[in-house]
Amino acid sequence: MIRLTLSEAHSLACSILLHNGFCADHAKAVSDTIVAGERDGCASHGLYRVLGCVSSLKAGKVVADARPEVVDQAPSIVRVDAGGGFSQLAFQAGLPLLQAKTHSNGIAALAINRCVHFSALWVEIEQLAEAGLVALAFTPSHAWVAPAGGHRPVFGTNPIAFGWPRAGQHPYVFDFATSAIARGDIELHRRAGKAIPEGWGVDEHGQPSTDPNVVLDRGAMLTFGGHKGSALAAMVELIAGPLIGDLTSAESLAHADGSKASPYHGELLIALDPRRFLGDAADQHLARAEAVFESIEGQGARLPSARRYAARARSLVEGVEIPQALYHDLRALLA
Ligand code: NDP
Ligand code: PYC
Repeated sequence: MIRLTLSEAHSLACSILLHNGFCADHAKAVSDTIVAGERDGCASHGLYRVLGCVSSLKAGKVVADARPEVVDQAPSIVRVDAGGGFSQLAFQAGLPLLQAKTHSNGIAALAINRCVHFSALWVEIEQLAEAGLVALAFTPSHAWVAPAGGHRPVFGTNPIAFGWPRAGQHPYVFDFATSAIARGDIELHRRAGKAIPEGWGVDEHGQPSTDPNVVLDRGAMLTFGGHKGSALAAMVELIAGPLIGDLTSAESLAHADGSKASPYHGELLIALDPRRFLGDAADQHLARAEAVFESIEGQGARLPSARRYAARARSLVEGVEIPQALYHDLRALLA
């Protein structure tokens, strides 16, 4: 393993992105997100993703200097056209108007269109929850996941993220793929030459497989929770695809045209302002919500994101460790 401080990790990511042709704004926004992933112990959406950013550019599937355009679509709807660039800058561009509309209406949505998307959603959800809002986010990906009862890929790994503000502490955040596991995790198993657990994927005949090469290249990933994950994956396809006028995971995969480019489609975020729902009683009801968290932790169970926040606290002191092979592949992109 190679140990890096967070600042070294950030300069490594940023210099690779700049060297390969991304403009400074995208290089910074993407590096912020990737280093946050590595810092929080989310290796599947950490520094490893720099490889995909560069290969997406080399495949001509991401616009290196896209300028996001913000449109005030409706009283409660902000739209950002990412112009074929990565999603991070588009989110940053739309965030102030989303927050303003949420404060004035109680609920508002941000639809990001035409973005290349490779990142974990908690990075965005946490910003909304830290600002006192309840928030949800959804995005499709590429069609890699079979519906429950079938074995041909239809859905993306289609994550759903949720955030809830908590006074004086990190927000309650969960963020997971509707597949049994993010594809990035299976890719990391492949890189490490390791088998994957049963239940993550099937071969081309629908038979269970623990070989990441078979699942990634010929078979299909599976949804979590059988028909329930399958229905949630379909919901994400619909509300973060056709509802916002953007591509489904199948259409995104077709757009990639055989390249290994990151998915290209939209993202939907929904924010709710407890103060608009509850007025002066907001603090009292948010305090009542704490009992839910206490009753989870009080019996030894953990809250989602607890592992991540602990990893963050460690990384801020100790830095992060990445596999030597990944470090080598990253350095090669500076050649
Ligand atoms: P996991 O299956 O690891 O689940 C993630 C969520 O569940 C986290 O909030 C995690 O918290 C929580 N969690 C895990 N174990 C427990 C536990 N024992 N008790 C309570 N909570 C728990 O992640 P996935 O593989 O499904 O997804 C990983 C990431 O991949 C997500 O951030 C997602 O946004 C991203 N992704 C992005 C896609 C895209 O298109 N942009 C597509 C698919 C995935 P903690 O982190 O603290 O462990
Ligand atoms: O890990 O499934 C995944 C993924 C898809 C797009 C970004 N991450």
